[in-house]
Amino acid sequence: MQRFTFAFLIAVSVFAQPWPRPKPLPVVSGLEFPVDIQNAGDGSGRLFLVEQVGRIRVLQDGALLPVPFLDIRARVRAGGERGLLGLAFPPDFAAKRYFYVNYTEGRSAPDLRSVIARFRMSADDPNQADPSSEERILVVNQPFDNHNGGKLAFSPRDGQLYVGFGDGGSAGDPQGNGQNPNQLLGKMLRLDVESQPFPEPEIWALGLRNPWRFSFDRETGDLWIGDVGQNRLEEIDFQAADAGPGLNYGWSVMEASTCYRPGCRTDGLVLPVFEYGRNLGVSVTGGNVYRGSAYPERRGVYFLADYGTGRFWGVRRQDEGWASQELMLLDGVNVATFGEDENGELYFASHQGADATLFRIADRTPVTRAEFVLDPSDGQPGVPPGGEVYIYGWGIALEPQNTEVYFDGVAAEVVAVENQNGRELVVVRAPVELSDREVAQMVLVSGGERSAAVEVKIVPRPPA
Ligand SMILES: [Ca+2]
Repeated sequence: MQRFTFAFLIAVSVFAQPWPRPKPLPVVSGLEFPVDIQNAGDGSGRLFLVEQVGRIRVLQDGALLPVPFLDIRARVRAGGERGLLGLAFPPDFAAKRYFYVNYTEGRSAPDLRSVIARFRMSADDPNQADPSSEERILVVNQPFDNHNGGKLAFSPRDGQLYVGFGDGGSAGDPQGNGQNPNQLLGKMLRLDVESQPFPEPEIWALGLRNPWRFSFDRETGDLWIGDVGQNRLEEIDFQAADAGPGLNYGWSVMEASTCYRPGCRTDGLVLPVFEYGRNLGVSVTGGNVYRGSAYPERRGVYFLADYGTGRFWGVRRQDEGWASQELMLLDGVNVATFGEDENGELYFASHQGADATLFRIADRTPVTRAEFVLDPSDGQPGVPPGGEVYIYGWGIALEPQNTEVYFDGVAAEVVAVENQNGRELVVVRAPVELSDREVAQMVLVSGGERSAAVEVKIVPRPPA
């Protein structure tokens, strides 16, 4: 029997849609109030899921490890906007073997403090930190229980640790912290934590109310901040990578693009690049710029969501300005945080109780990128007509009965659809009609959504 190889299959999908069409794919459930999603940048492929109650869990090969990476529930004051709120791995974590967290301790304010601390890894287990290794970097008193910010991130530009602090809380910034250059609250701080001894924290940006999730664009170093509004507007603030310190985002003189103090002076204040009103949401959750490879059409799009309404938006540069688009509505899902894996694929977590879910942001349009095909019978490239073809992709529902694959319009029998480490594997039987062609167009339909056609080269297997 003549055999055929489907080889060198490099599919670059071209999409007509100007904006992503995201679809949430549940990855794992059983999390307790997740508030941060991080990767260690160490090539391990792990995701570290921060639970507000004071634990960090490890997701490895699609499964939650039963033993937490770190459990400091006994020293964390959690509840409301308090808790273990942020995690950051330094550049070259694999060699340094330590990381940073941000949590609240004490009781209710004014006996409440934000702690930024360093923890070391245990000596012999890469999935265990040593809870007794805590070194405190910075402790800041919190005058009220809310607006604790809590996110940490290393800048890809300068390698320093950035820390977002809210204005101290209550409502309307009663202490005037946002604009007070002598207060660390209401600021973005920069900490040169990799130097010894640690220098004093630097106020990097002013005028923040409660930066609930900020991030750096891993490719450009630009800084994106979601800042929660008071009464009217939720905002996204932006700082280009080459901007220096001292930008003032306005709070509590301004709320987003409007005066919060009547008749305010707005000279020198930086306006948001995106805002939305209370008709669309109640509390912004800032996300990340997509820099992954699964969905080329969404590269450079910044994702955000509203915690209360489950609305998602995209924001991106357009000419000299900014463009935005509502992308998805997940009614009833409290989006607490976004995060990215080592490949730049984006995730978000719901914040619902003791059985919260981590989602990967897939796409309603399935993407296929079969990279190679093996004949399972002998492990060699190439399959006979009727033999099994393995197709890898993203955004494909795990439902063989709702999956169709066509080669030049000829349907192939779908054998199985399963998830393998965050992407989907579709197994079909090669239709015999491929035998007289050099190239075929492959299209995959999943749940009624068609992928772009990808070109499949069909190369007869050389004689043995
Ligand atoms: Ca502002």
